Amino acid sequence: MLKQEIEDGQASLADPAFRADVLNGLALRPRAIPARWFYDRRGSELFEDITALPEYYPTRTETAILRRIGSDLAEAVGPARAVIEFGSGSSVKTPLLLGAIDPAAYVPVDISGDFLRESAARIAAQFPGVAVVPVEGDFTRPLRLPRGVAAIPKLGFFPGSTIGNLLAAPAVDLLRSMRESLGEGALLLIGIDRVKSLDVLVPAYDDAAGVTAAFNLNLLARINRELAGTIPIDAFVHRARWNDDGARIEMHLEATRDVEFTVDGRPFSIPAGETIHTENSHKYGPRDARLLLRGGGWTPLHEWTDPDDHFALILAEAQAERRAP
Ligand code: SAH
Ligand code: AVI
Repeated sequence: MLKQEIEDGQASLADPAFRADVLNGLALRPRAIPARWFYDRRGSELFEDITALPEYYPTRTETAILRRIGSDLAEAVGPARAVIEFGSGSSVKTPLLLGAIDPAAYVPVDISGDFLRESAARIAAQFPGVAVVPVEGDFTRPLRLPRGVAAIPKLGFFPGSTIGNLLAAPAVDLLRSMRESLGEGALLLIGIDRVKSLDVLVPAYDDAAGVTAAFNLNLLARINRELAGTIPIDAFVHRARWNDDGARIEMHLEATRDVEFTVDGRPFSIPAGETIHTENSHKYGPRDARLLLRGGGWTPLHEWTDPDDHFALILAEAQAERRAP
């Protein structure tokens, strides 16, 4: 093993869950790898570049809503909560929330560890009165919150419409497990992207500068690096398409010629024109979003959108435990 690889920890420390998802996903028909594996350091950086693209409306739209609703949030949420942010990434929207509600603690949760710790350090410096405790991990698994926040009322923060990257059943499961881990009396502020014109939706996932293509293709580079893959990356192209039945943008990597390669010693072949499905990004109508939340154990209280109704931020409260039918 090369010295650099040992220092990076990449050849030896491949996540067994990543390995399993890639090997199983490449054997599936249609081939599919879960989108959470986009986010190594490079993937997290590329996602940040996406958020600044003219075509990618979600980030600037949600940020503008957050900026506008600070006093509504302060009133509805109140001070001294522990804010638990799921898929916090660079935490760029977070100061707008923390500045508005005066919380006691901030717990960002993300699978992209280095990125998470750097973002958490920036927030800690900006909000010296707030206890900041980053938790690295997969938010779809049972979440162990820091002991120090156990007795503090929680506000879950799940911006970016990351919920849209899950199919309906796992999305409901995730909302239910958030309800479980945040506890009685918790609130959830969640960003949900709306169904809209394909003239807006498709370019947001297939930008002219090719940044989303680079984000998608980086998954293959990560497989080659961390799982001893031999995938010829130049034989794949980025595809983004609307699946109307599923109400989602799908991202795929399409083979432009017949390819053969190995991953962790296992052989795979993909004929020209076939794809690896790498991401779903579901879009929700207003009623769909509220129904999703109710199904996940949350009752919507307030909803804020932008003037074009492109994106919604919904504040919901944890449903009381039902002990009878
Ligand atoms: N919340 C930010 C970032 C969204 S990008 C925003 O609104 O702009 C999605 C983020 O979720 C990334 O930082 C990614 O690393 C993280 N993520 C994706 N799937 C995850 C999972 N299963 N568990 C934990 N973090 C995840
Ligand atoms: C993080 N997530 C909500 C983004 C989305 O819009 O589905 C990820 C993304 N994929 C391509 N562009 C951005």
